[in-house]
Formats: sequence, C-alpha cells, structure tokens
Amino acid sequence: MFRSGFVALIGRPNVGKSTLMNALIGEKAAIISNKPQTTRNQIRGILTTNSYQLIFLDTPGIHKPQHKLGEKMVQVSLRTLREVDVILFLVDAAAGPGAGDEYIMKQLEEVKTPVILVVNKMDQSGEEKAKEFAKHYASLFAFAGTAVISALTGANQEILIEKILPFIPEGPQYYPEDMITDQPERFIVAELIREKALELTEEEVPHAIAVEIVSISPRPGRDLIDIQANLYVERNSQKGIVIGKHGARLKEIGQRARQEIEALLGSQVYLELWVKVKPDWRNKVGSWQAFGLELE
Ligand SMILES: Nc1nc2c(ncn2[C@@H]2O[C@H](COP(=O)(O)OP(=O)(O)OP(=O)(O)O)[C@@H](O)[C@H]2O)c(=O)[nH]1
Ligand SMILES: [Mg+2]
Repeated sequence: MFRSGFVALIGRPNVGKSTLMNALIGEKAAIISNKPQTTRNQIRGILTTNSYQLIFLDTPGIHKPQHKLGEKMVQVSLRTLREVDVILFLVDAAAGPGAGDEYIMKQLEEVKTPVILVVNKMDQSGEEKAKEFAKHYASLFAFAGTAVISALTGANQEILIEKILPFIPEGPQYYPEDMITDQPERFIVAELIREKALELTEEEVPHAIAVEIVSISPRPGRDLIDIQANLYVERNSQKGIVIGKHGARLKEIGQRARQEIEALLGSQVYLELWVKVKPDWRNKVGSWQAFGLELE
C-alpha cells in the first residue's frame, strides 16, 4: 500500500518550522533565519520513499500582525490547517511556553485534523526541560501524539515520521519522486538573497526587506548565468544600512547569496543587486506579487 498526504507545520515565529521541514526532506526548500517572521508564504517540501509521499506545508509563524502583509501571512497559516491530514504544532523548548502558543491552540480547537505536538530545540534546552514542556502542553490540549526533537541535529526525526504515518491515508504519488518543492526556481533565488540580507541586518530592517528578481539569463555558450535583482526596503535609512559603508554589506550579501545560488542552479552566477526604497510596501497588497508573494 502506498500512502500519501499533507502535513502542516504550524507555530509561533522562530520556533524552527522551516528548519524542520528542510531536515525532513533533506534539502533546503525554505530559508531560515534567527529573526522572527522569516517565512512569508506557504512552502511545500516533498519527501518521497518507496512506501509513502509526505507533502509538508511550511507556514509563516503565527503572530499579532502589525501590517497587511502580516495579516495575510497569519491567514495563510490558519487556512493551511484545513488543507491537511495531520498538523505538526511546533513549540520552542528553549524559549518556553507563551501567550502566542495558547492563541494557536485555540485555533487548533476549531479544526478536526489530528495535531501532533513537536517540542523542538531539545539540543538547546536539554532533554529534561523539553519533556517538561511536552507535559505542560499535553495538559492543555488533546494531542494525537508528541515528539521531542531537534530540527538542528536531527535527533528523533525518525520517531516523528513514525508518529505522522498512521494519519496518512492510502493515496497516489502526487509529485514526481525527484521533486523536493513546488517553489519556482526564481522564487528560491529571491529567497536566498533575502536570507543573506536577513543574516546581515538587525532590528526593524530584516522585516522591511523584499527581493524582486529582474532577470535570470544564461550567457550563450558559457556556463554562466546573469541574475539581476532589486532589494527593496521601506525607508532611506534602511537603504543605507543594507548598502553599508562603501557598499560593504551589500557586497557581502551578494557574495553569500551567489554561493548558494550557484549550488542550486549548478552553474556559475554573476549576481547584480540594487537597493531601492518602496515606502510602506508591506501595507500595499499590489506590490507583493513582484516579490513572489501570491498570498491569495
Ligand atoms: N538550537 C536549535 N536551534 C534551532 C533548531 N531549529 C531551529 N533553530 C534555529 O531557530 C531559528 C529559527 O528557525 P526557522 O526555521 O527560521 O524558524 P521558523 O519557525 O521557520 O520561523 P518563521 O519563518 O519566522 O516563522 C534559526 O536560527 C534556526 O537555526 C533546533 O532544533 N535547535
Ligand atoms: Mg520559517
């Protein structure tokens, strides 16, 4: 019997949803950062074996929205709850319980889908503390299972898969076996640039960054791809920060992004980045599409 089904990853920002999805599929489909609200749309990661295909749906962290983009991100996450066979509710053992988790559990009460509690970052909190958290959460909600894991080290990942599989019905292979994500290459390239910009900026700047790919064009007769991209921020002061002294920060963003894009595309890359200001773009729904954010 071949099983196939959909698994949502839900939780507060920064709990490790994207890290876990990448670890489960063994590839980088979603970008990761130590800043909350990194993921902005639903990203599918696909794991195919001889006996099953699991389609993981990574989602934006659920938070109190401060702008229209944030509102839409949270809507995407809550909508995902209804599309799946099983939900993984991630909590951060290192950060501990919080009001944000309780809000999410209230939303989970509204859906009939089984929910597995995943206590992540056990490597950081220690196993004892992680297990204590698991007990605490289990007293608040009727979970269909619990796993204490580390997405970073891979600890207990197989145990988690074993807990997911009973909820996955018999079904067809929806995607080709070598496909790991539904994200277009163009979007992943934009996301890799954004990831490096997030790594190298602080405070309000990371949240204001969006990336638009202007062109991706292979150079005829050569193993080289030209990529031009615009990096948007919301204010002039942020533009200065992203560019850095004598352009040093932008150069570093470009170098780090280029290395990963070359690995992704299997070709040398010439990457040109420009920084532009688009005031308040996070509140302007029409501007999102250029950033690959189709959040309908
Ligand atoms: N120590 C430790 N760090 C982790 C673990 N999993 C994730 N992290 C770190 O936690 C931070 C957030 O990880 P992400 O995967 O981007 O978190 P997310 O839940 O997808 O965040 P949003 O997309 O903002 O909602 C990163 O710095 C990760 O390296 C883990 O198991 N252990
Ligand atoms: Mg994420």
